[in-house]
Amino acid sequence: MISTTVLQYRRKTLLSKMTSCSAILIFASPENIMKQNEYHFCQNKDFWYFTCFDEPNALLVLIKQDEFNNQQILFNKPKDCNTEIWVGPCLGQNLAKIRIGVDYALSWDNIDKDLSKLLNNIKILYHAWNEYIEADKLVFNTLRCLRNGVDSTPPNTIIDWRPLVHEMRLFKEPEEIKLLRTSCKITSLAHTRAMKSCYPGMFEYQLEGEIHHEFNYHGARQLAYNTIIGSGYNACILHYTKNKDKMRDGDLVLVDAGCSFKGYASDITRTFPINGKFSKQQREIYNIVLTSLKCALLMLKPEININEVNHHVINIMVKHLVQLRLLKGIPNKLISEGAYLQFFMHNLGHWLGLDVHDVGSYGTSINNRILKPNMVLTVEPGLYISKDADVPIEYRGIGVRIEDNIIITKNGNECFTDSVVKEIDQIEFLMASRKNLKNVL
Ligand SMILES: [Mn+2]
Repeated sequence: MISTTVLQYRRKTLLSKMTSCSAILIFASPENIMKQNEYHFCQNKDFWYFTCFDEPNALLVLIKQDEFNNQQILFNKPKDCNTEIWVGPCLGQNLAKIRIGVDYALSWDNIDKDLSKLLNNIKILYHAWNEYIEADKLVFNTLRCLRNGVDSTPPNTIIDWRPLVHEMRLFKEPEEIKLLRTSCKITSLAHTRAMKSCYPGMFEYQLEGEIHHEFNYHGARQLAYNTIIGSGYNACILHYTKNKDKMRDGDLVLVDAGCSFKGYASDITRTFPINGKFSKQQREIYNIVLTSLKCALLMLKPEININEVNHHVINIMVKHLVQLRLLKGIPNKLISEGAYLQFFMHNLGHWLGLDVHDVGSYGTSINNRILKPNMVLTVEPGLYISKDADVPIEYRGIGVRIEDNIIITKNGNECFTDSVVKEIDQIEFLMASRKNLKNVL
């Protein structure tokens, strides 16, 4: 778990980026209630980053008078014995102050009055509009109160804090690297389990169950995103999550699944043959994707940008697709015309952290972000040959993606997801060891 010292350090860093005489408001997620049943509560990731506090109806306020004077205040729900009988204990003000390490913890019940007092005479207010209606309403009302008050002055400028905070979240600290590593480890175990338990005739949702069992077993009870189990040409539907079909002998299955462990996401994809043996055409396509991935992993290091790597990957893919006669023409021309886009139509990767598509700017297409140590990202080349593609029939419907999670280090990168195999020989070897396969067949 992230320590109180780290939380304090993060809030101090944020304070150092704020101007004098300013305040920042970071809201927790509101409660999700439908007909008296609570949905699973998912904390706002920015709020979590600064508090590791998992209750709804809360607000973190940081006030900076000048370089030397600042205050850290948390609003949270007061303890209430009646509610606690139903939903269990809440932290309350006394414990929250200690555990989160703020200067004051105030009751959420008096937030209207107390927030006005805190923001009086503040010049600049940092607020993220349009996250929650209730939060926006509270800010509007507070500003109106201050404007209408006899003895009060509202802030005159409102700034969105998201660029500041998201830039911080892009660079991972040692404590969160540890959690990301564990998250990736659990997801790797789940993918290995999936390979070991897959057989023809099994349903996609049954394979999904194997994955989710492994997540839960290791204490990762949330998914980072909805699990994708795409067998046959379902693999070509990029966000296929129906996972309802029977898996056929001779097809591949694409498994894209990741757990969230103590808030930190992992995001692995593996593609393997349902019966444990790649066909000639599956092997050919798989090898192009694997070669692309390996090449990207060699290139990703500080001072390079993802666009450059992406460009290199596209070169490799097109060269091989021409060799297989799946694309016809001169490679450079095929690239400039975007002919490969029918087979590879998504980005090479994305940031990874508290969110699966984590926050942080990628720069612009011209001014692409330069990689630096402690950035964590996915690398996920893929080839998807639609069942209607103008290619020999034995290639149609083959979809392959291989996705690893890496951290940029001082001299290169470290792969967090190496322990789940991706070489063809290793996959076939692992799947040959499936137990009791004859019984289930
Ligand atoms: Mn991904």
